[in-house]
Parts: sequence; C-alpha cells; structure tokens
Amino acid sequence: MALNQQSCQVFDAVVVGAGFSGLYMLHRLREAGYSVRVYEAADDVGGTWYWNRYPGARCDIESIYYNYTFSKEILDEWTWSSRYAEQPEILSYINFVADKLDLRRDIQFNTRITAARYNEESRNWEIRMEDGTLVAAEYFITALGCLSSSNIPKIKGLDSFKGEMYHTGRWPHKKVDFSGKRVGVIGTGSSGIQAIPVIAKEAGHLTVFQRTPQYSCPAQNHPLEAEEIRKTWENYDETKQQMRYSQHGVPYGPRMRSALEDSPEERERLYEKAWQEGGLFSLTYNYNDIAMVPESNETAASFIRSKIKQIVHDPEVAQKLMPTYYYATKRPIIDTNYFETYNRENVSLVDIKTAPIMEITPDGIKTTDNEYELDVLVFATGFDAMTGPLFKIDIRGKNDVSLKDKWADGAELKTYLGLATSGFPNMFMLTGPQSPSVLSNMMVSIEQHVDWVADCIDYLREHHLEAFEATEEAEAFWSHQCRAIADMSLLTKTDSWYMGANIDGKPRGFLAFAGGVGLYRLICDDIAARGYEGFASLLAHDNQDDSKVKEGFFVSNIDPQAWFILKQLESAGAPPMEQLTPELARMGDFSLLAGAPEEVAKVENSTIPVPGGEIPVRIYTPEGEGPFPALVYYHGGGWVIGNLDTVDVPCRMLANRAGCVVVSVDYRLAPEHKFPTAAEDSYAAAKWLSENAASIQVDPERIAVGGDSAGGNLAAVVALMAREQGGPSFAYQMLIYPVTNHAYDTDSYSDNAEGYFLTKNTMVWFWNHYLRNDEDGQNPYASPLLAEDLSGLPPALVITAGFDPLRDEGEAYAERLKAAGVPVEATRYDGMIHGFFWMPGVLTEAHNAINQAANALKDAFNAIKTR
Ligand code: N01
Repeated sequence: MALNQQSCQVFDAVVVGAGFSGLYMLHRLREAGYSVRVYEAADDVGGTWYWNRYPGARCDIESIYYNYTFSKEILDEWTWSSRYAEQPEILSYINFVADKLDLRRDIQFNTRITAARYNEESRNWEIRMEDGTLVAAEYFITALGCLSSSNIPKIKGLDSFKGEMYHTGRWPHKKVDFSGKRVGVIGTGSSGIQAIPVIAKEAGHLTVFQRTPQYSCPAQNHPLEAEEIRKTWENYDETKQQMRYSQHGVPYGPRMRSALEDSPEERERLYEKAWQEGGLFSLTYNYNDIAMVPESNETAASFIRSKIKQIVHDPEVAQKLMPTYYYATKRPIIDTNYFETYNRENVSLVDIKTAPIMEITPDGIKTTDNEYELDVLVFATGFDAMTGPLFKIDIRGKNDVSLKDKWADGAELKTYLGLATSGFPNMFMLTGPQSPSVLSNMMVSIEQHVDWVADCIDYLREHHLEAFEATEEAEAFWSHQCRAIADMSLLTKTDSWYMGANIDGKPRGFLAFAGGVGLYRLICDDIAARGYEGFASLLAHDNQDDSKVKEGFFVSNIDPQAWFILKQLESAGAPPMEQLTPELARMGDFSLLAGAPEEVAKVENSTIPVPGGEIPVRIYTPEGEGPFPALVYYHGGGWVIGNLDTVDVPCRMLANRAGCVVVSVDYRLAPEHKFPTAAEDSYAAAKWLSENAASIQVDPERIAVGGDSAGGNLAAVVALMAREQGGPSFAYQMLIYPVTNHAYDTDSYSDNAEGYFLTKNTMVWFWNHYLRNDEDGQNPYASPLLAEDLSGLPPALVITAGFDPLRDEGEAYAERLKAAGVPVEATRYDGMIHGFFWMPGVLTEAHNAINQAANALKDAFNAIKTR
C-alpha cells in the first residue's frame, strides 16, 4: 500500500469506532487541539449498544455507575429509569452525549476500516477504508470494543436453513416478530440468558440448545428514582475515586474475609441476602476468595445450584441446568426470570453437550439423537473477544509485520499495559487485550485508557517525540504479569471466552489483566510519571529533550516484578504497619507472594524446650538417606510478626536444593517477649538441634544457621553467642538482608526510607517493640555490628537488596566479617526490595537468591564432609 500523502487527508489522530471509548477519545483529543477523525462502520454512534439490540438486552452494571464521569454537567443532566438500563436507553444516553459535545461532525459513518499500515519513512499511519480510500495520521487508535466480532459457529448446513437467522450481536433494527413461531436459541451466555425469557413470552415454542449450563443470579431490577441518582453522586469526587481505585470499577468491593471462615449457616444467610438484593457482584463480594480458592468457590456455586433446584419444577430439566465449572470464572450473569422460564409449557431445553448438534437443516437443527423443526434460529453464541476485532483489520507495523502474525493468531499475545505493542509505533488500543476492561465496569476502564492516551500524546508533542513504541522487554514483562495474576486465580481453570476457548482453533490464553482497575490505574500512572518507562522513542526532532524517554525498560533500576508488587501493595491500601497493633499486624497474609509450596519428603511440626517454656519448630527433611546436614532457620518480621508459615516456601526450597534438614524456629515474639527472648530462643533451638541431631537424622558437625531480616539478625547473634558461650560450632551462617544495628543513619535508610515495602518508620516500630530500652540497642546480641570482635565466626553468605533500608547495615556487617578474617560471600540484588527472599511466587530474583543460598550451604557442608 504505497501512499502519496499529498493525495489524502492527514490527521493528527484517526480513531476507529464510535462507541463509548471512541467518542470520549475524540472529545479529549479535539479539546486539546488535535485534528481527529473517527471512522465507524455503523450508520450512527453506539458501538456495542448500537449492534446488540436483541430482546432483553440490558446492562449488567448498575446504570447509576454506567456513566461517563469526566463531566459533572453531563452526569447531572442525564437520568436513568431503572437499576439496569435497557439497550434503547443506553443508546439514547450515547446519542445525548454525542449531541451535547457535537461529536458527529468529526465522525465518518458507514465506513469500515480494512487496513492500517505504519509508514516508517513518513512516520504516519496509512489507513484504508473498504472502498479503497486512504487517510493518514500520526496516531492510530483502535476503539473497536472487546466484544464486537460476532461468533457464528461453523455448523454444517448453516446456509441451508430456510427460516430466519439472527445473531444477538448483530440484531436487526426493526422488531423481530416471534409470535406463534418455533424458535431455537443456541447459546446460554449473558446474551442468551437475557434474551430467552423475553423470546419465550412471545414464541409459539422456544427450544434452547445449551452446551454449558450457567450460574446466573437475579438482577432484581427495579425503577430508579432521580433522587437516588442525585444522592449517589452527591459526593461526585469521592464516588469517582472509589470507582477508579476499586477492583471492578464500582464504588464498593469484596468483604475481606474467606468464605471458609464463616459457618455454613452464616454463609447461607449472606448468600440468600445477596440473592434477594441481586446484582453482578452481590454473591462474590460476600468473600474475597471466591475466585481464588476452590473450596470457597464451591460454597457459592452450590448455593446457586440449590436455587436452580428450587426454582425449576422438572427435576430432570433442573439437573441439566446445573453448572459445574468454578463460579465466576466466566463472566457472572444476572437475569430476570431465566430459570423460571423453564417452567413454561412452551419452552424446552436440549443438552447439546450429551447430544451435540450434527447439522443445521433447511427445517431446523439435527442433533445426534433428535431433529427440531424451527422457523427462527437465534445465535447467542458470543464473540471472538479482544483479539478478534483487531485481527479483522489488517494492521501492519514496522517492516510490514502484521499484528496477527506478530501475535501468532493470539498464541503470542504481547502488549504493554494492554495499550500498545512493540513494532507498532504510535498505535494505541483502547480497552485492548491484557487490559482490565472486560473484567470491570467498562466505563471506568474506558475513561482511564482515553485519559492516559490523551496525556501521553500531549507528552510526546511537548517533548517533540515523533515516534514512540513499547519496548520488547516491557511487553514481555507485562504479558508475563498478566498470565501470572490470572494463574493465581481460578479464572484460567475454566473454558471461557476470557481464555479464547469459545472459538474453534483460537489459541488458549487469558486475554485480560485480572489485577483490578485500581491497581492497573496506579501502574499506568506510575509509568507515565516515570517518563513513560517501557516505551522508547524511535526518532525525535533535533531539539528534543528526550532525557525522560529512554531506551529499555525500567532504567530506574528497580526490578519490574518488584515494582509491580509495590503497586499491588499500594492498591490494597493497607495502613502502614506502625499504625496497627502487633496482633493486627500479624494477621497480614502474604502467601500469594510466596507461591505454591513444593513437596518435601517429610515435613513435621514439633516443639522444643527453651528456657522458660517451649516453642514450635517445623522440620523439613529432604529425600535421601541421613544423616543430613542441617540449617536452623529464623524467620523475619522485626521480632514482632512472622511465623513458620511466612517462610514455609523458602524453607522447603532450601531443604530440597541444599539437600539438608531445615529446622524452622518459631521463637517468641515481641512486645510480649522483649529482647533478649528471641535471641535466647534462637540460640536454644540451635543448641537443641546440635544435641538432638541424631534423633532427626542430622549430622551434628554440619549445622548452619540462617534467616532473613530479623531472622538474619538472630542467625548472626546465635553465631556470636555460640562463639562466646561454648558452642556449638556452626558450619555456616546465611544472613539474608539482616538487621545488624539499632541505628537509622545509613544512606540506604535515607534513600529507601519509604516506598519499598519495609519503611524506616516500620523499622522504628519493630525496634521499639523489641528492645526494653535504648541501652539494649547497644548490646551486640541486638546489634551484632557493634560487637567488638567478629573473628572466629562461621563463614557467611550475606545477601542484601538494593531498595531496602537495611541494605547498608547488612553490607557493613559483611565487610566487618571479612575484615575479621571470616570468609564471606556478599551479594547485593540490585533491583530487589526487602522481603524478596520469601516471594518466589512472584519474583524471579527470589528463586535466584534461594538457589544461591542453597548452593552456598551445599558447598559449606561439603567442605566439612571432605575435611
Ligand atoms: O456470549 P458468551 P454472550 N455450539 O460467549 C455457546 C457481555 N455481555 O454474547 O459456554 C453451541 O458468553 C456458549 O457455550 P459454551 C458479557 O461480558 C454483557 O452471551 O462456550 N453453543 C455460550 O453458552 C458476556 O460475557 C451483557 O459451552 C455454543 C454461548 O454460546 C459477553 O458479552 C449482555 C457454540 C456464548 O456465550 C459475551 O456474552 C450480553 C457452539 N458452537 C453480553 N459456540 C450485559 O449484560 C458458543 N456457544 C452488559
């Protein structure tokens, strides 16, 4: 497609699609003074809501929150008639906005874009219409909608059908008359479940062809009073913020409680209440682990199945309607009288999972065990979601590579933030794949994307940057994070359109970002604030100031995975630890960061005696024949929090990799037990192991001590105590970002005081709980860095993290050990944050550090064996 740009119109930006996202994009760019043209295949605005006119079509997000929020004036001028607005009302709203902002003058309707190609010479996009007309633009923005490419399954004989055929996503503008007709509906997703009760009321007979039964809850739709809307938006800014920083784009979220924490009776009571209240999130928001934990999920799933059983009179039909997949791993559905519809005389249900459709005949549908005569056939069979609309346009980036080829038909889906993809400069995808869009209130996602893109274009102009694209590193990182987050949930365990599983031959993979709109917004904003890190400028004007846009991803050194965790923690909005009581602080659960525990040959919980009591230990024994070398491990947590579970995953990994027994010690915590209890418990545990080694198949000559953070402190202190108090003698000390000094005077304390997980204020809080007085802080058993003499101590590994207030004191201890003649291996993990050692579930560097520690232990043990 060669282009003589003199012969065609050139715009600053071309936007494809005049739905909610395209319209707002047009408004934002036009207000900023750019020339913009929107192309739309339909003859009017509306996008999804223009095409999906099937009977019963309505929104599943409460209309009160299904608004543009960028303009208070527009918000105030519009009112909704019911809790869940019907399609015609939503379309009227879109028209109202288009009129109000006078958008139509920059939209060309009845125009399908078939191709878009990036011209590297002119640095413009060349965009081709169905009739061959070309236009050019500096920015190419797709606003295609995620669910706009209708899926009509390729069933044998499809074209032979003599009756009327419709797809819910391409419904005609005139009313379809079902009265007295034999109607068949294939598909029972959101569209089918909305359409079926309405069609049933009119049809002579309705046959529903169901492949997968669905969970659906009552919408409990009702009229809305203007006063209710006014009251909801009374605190406009606050409500808007709550929606923006939520999980799904509504100003409320799940209760912070596991479904398994409540009694069956209490769960039943809450589910029943939610059922009566209705709504998309009502059931799932009772608990925060429905989409994560199979057993919790089953509590909600079985509740809905019990409701189906109650509602549907014929037990056989009820049984066919019972879903078995994990609830809410397909888009949850809300309905009006869906299950009740199966009690009607004129409705029958055909289970095409057990008797699949063989072919469509001129007169109806033939399954493996029957034939159904039909006058009308309705496909409610969904969409080729997310990638489908993009692949319908032949989009070609640098070197003429097509998007479809780059993504290998979706098998290699790679985007940065779901907004951009490398090799396609100056192209932005609104609500594209790997963004949270389809998992949220679309309006919130749309506004966020449009605002971000408009700000980005302003930035590029201000900095005279003509061509700008995501780097390969950035998109590899983002795509990995998207998969990792989805894999932590049950979402990937179900065949759904989220997974691409509804389209024959479509590669499987989770298509969206499941971390929530709040986290996503924080991430996008942070990337913008970092000068659009992860994007690279290809070319710039001579006088550019490109100091802010740099090559490569995360040049600011923090590891992207660690940064991602920081954003997740920020979005969780937990108060700083120092504002909590120790009891509350101990309730934090970081198990998702640790990842799945791996198998160890034997794991045993036990107790051991310490002065004045007993403490729990967990003993990990690896595969093989003893006697084994051993590591006594002390967990971190500032001597105040943390327990055996906190470090279960790294202890398992160390046991397997170093081939040693790991004895993880649950020493007594402060402030209930202040200094020196933790140190004395730790020493007692090491002595106990040395004295009782044979009882747990341990070689007493090959015992190491180790720990992380406060546990690293305790390991160092135990080594000192052993030297000074007559043994035992240890083979090694493994100190992971240890606390070594009660002082806050290092560069790392000032550089990393805040924003990197462990803060200076939290350390002050820990120390204050641990020590009885300031004098304790001068005691080498609290601050081993203050010990006068470090000679004669066991060889050491000291691991530190670049973005950690404790970095410098850990490294100072390593230097002092070296100066005292102790062999030391010291490694700083530059991009890491405090705590990373127990986060192998989300950090590659945690694996590297654990492997390094295991190898160091093995070497130390072998050195003794071969001595
Ligand atoms: O499509 P779907 P949808 N033979 O893919 C079946 C949004 N939406 O249009 O589950 C037989 O969910 C398929 O069966 P199975 C919302 O995000 C929102 O209903 O794949 N059956 C399924 O039953 C929603 O999730 C609203 O086994 C076949 C159905 O067709 C998304 O749009 C309203 C088949 C398709 O369900 C899509 O919903 C409507 C075949 N070959 C939609 N192929 C609101 O309320 C597919 N099926 C805002």
